[in-house]
Amino acid sequence: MSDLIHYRLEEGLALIGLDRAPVNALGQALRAALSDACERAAADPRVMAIILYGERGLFSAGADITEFGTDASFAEPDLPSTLVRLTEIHKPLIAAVGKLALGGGLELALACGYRVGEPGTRVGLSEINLGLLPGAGGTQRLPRLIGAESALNLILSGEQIGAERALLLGILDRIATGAEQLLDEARAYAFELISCSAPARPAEAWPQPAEDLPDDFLARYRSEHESRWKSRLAPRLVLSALEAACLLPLEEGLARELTLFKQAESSRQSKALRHVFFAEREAARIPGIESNLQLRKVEKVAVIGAGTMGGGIAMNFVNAGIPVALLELKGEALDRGLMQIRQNYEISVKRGKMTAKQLEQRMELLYGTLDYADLADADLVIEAVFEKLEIKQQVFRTLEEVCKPGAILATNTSSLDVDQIAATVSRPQDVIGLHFFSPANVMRLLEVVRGKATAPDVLATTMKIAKRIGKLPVISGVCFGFIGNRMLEPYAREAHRLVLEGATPAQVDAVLTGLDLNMGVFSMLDLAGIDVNFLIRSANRAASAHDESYCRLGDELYAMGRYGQKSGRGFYLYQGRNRQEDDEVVALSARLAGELHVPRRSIDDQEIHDRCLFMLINEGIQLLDEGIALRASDIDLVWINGYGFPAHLGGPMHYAEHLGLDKILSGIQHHRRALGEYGEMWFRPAPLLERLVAAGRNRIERL
Ligand code: 3H9
Repeated sequence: MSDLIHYRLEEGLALIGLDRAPVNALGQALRAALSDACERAAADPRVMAIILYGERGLFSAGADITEFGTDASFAEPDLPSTLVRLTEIHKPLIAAVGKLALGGGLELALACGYRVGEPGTRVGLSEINLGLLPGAGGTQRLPRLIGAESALNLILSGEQIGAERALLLGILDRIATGAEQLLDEARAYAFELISCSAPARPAEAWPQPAEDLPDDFLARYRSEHESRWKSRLAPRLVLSALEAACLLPLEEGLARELTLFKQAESSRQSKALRHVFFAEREAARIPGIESNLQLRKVEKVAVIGAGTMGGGIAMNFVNAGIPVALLELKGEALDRGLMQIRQNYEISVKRGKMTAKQLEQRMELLYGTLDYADLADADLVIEAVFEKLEIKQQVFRTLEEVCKPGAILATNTSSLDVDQIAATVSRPQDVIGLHFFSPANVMRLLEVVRGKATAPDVLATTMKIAKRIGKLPVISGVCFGFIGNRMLEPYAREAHRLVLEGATPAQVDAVLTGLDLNMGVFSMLDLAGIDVNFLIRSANRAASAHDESYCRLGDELYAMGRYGQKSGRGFYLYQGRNRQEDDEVVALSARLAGELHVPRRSIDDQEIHDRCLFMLINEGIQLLDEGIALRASDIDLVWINGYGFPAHLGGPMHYAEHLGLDKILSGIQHHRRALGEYGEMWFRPAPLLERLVAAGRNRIERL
């Protein structure tokens, strides 16, 4: 028998343990071994019941994602038929669900007649995050177990739920006293079932899954939610599968589910989302740093600056149970900052996401101070003061004096040179950049900026702690704007210029949101603040001094005090969050174009798409070539998680590969010619892009 399965017979029970590190992904070899083991148990007259469990505790994280899109995905025995076969065995099957059952892992448990969890068990059908739907019975068996509406909500959210909720819904029958007792209590459950001659499967709780739903439930659900799904395919396929569960007998429903699953699996969107899944895992790997490197201890954190950013940063650590000293210069500012944090938590309490007791526990982990001496025992200090080099350098000089040796000194700068900040202290190896995105307690992305001198253990420790606080850390080298904002620059530049040439902000934004970006450039700038953008631009004027038209519209709006949403006027007019086009901005663009001798014309959507996106992609490729980004997939993660690029397009680099690198290069060359002097100035293909195309490659990597 395969070493992926442990099989033993004990007092009339067949115990079948899945053992494929790290997460019992149900690849072909494991499916085959599992299937053999179940057949053996089914055929053995001594076996009266069968228990499936995870040999190392964890039950299963589902189908093997690496197999999708390859022949192995449905290589025999395929998962759907294996699970159908399990349901035909005339002996009770009990799933002992340790730690986790996701996707196909939960479907495996659903194919068993009975399920026991442990207190920490989490279950879910997470396929939607991969642009898929459950394809091994989940969309048919779950509605029959818990009703169509609850099943739909679980499948569409991809949410992982805890053991208690799973018990309440009827996904689990029992919860063992503890993880250690899971197998023993599953055994006891099996003996109970045998002693009362329980059937191999209990009767379905919801033989008609849509029993208590109005006839038009699914149609209404579709029309209410469809706009949020944008062009995503998977939610629509889930709905079709649920419809089948409500209308068809099980066997036909399973066949329909399989067809829909295969449609999703072969879709471009799922391919992109699978790319994102592996990109996230890859981002944690640091070339040249061994995984066994001794890390620094981080048990106490300090944050300098209790403004919105500092407060948000502090909340991340407190939420993870790590004590934080929050430092401000004035008592009033400190009180305001602490009060803001409390108010944020109060909102969570009101929304039922946290209890009042948890709120107090978190506030107890926060220690406000006005005295730098209180930072002496911090293992990690994050400065979040005003974005000005001299101010930050001054803070670092003070940190040098008060912090203990070996403390990690981090700057939360979004645009300043981390090396220049590090140069102010005698321990630059301890300095690192941590670019949190706003709101810092919500946004998952964290650019971890590795300075020239940053020590390997400082980088590795920072990556680890970032994961601990629930962030997605991506390493960037030092350059103006790091990965994300540096790419934003040419993208926003083109958007501004297109408006001078005759497009409107709304037209540009519509092209981008039409691609499913969360927001167009101009809505984003209005939200972030035209003043903030102006300040960032001002810090790097030399780079654009040769182009008089460079972001002129933004500069003029700044001069007019039109700062965006917060002042009710920016590229658009606002009433609350409602946005309207503004004729004044269109007239202003025409006037500026006249002054700058920029010819006005009608601009089509394709040109907007190509100029904004190709310039964004070109800059990303350049960043990779310079070594600022370690990999193309890291760039994708930054843009998906920090700038609203749709995950189902896989991020800008993946999207570029889909469009074809040769097409992007020829598009850039075309605009270089077509846009005259302006084209000459800015439409320069990244040398790496040229090399890749010349080599006939369509994968973005260093060459
Ligand atoms: C499905 O089931 C379809 C079916 O309905 C129908 C089929 C016909 N496959 O995340 P981690 C690897 S779709 C292959 O770093 P954590 C992962 O790449 C599937 N590999 O750890 C990593 O490898 P490496 C539905 C997988 O503790 C290592 O395991 N299931 C799979 O932070 C550790 O992972 C899902 O969507 C997999 N299924 O999180 C679950 N899962 O070390 C997806 C993990 O080489 N998985 N790996 O980088 C997860 O959500 C998280 O990985 C999990 C662990 C929560 C399990």
